[in-house]
Amino acid sequence: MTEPVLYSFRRCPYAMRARLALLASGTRVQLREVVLKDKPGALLAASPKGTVPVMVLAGGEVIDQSLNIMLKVLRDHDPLAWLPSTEDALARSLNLIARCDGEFKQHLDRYKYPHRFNLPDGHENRAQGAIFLVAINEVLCVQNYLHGPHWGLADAAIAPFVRQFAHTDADWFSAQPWATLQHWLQAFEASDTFERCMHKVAAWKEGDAVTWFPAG
Ligand SMILES: N[C@@H](CCC(=O)N[C@@H](CS)C(=O)NCC(=O)O)C(=O)O
Repeated sequence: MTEPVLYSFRRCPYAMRARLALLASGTRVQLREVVLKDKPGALLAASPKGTVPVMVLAGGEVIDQSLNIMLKVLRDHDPLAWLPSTEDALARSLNLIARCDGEFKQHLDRYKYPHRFNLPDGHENRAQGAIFLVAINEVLCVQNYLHGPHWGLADAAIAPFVRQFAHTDADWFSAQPWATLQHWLQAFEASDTFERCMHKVAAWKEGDAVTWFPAG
């Protein structure tokens, strides 16, 4: 088959951003839903580090970083113009995504699972993570989307992580004075793209019939 394989996990924010880019680029893949506690041998053979998402192209090339999957499929086909159109704009988007994947993600993990880090609670990390949220709320106050006038790479790469943060304590999140960010997140979660991205599939095992993504 010429369609790439995507090893994915439905609720993983990194895998979500990859699937969002697949939808935007119109790329069809053979979707292999992974159980993180029981990773298939074929995934580990392709990428021994054992994280998802992992994309295996028809020629055997393996792309094992979510952002690189987004960039690869969008560089091949970008009908919705998700890729920034200038080098400067691309650098700004990549910088914002790096802040998300770096410091913000660290605080998100500690806020969500303080006991895993021997913390009494996640309040300090919630406050630290909020610094990034304030920054992106400010961006969204001067332009409609992180990408610019329409939804694009930075929005799709960052929204799944903001969503996790928001859902950790939904009452706290909705009480914050970030109306623009809250609206941006709600619109994402209500979108057809989000629904298609979150389509439920059974866990994959060797020998299963192909599950296509997008479905149908
Ligand atoms: N830098 C990687 C991070 C991917 C990652 O950490 N994914 C998590 C799931 S959200 C994972 O696979 N963790 C391995 C595990 O839990 O065993 C990327 O951008 O793709």
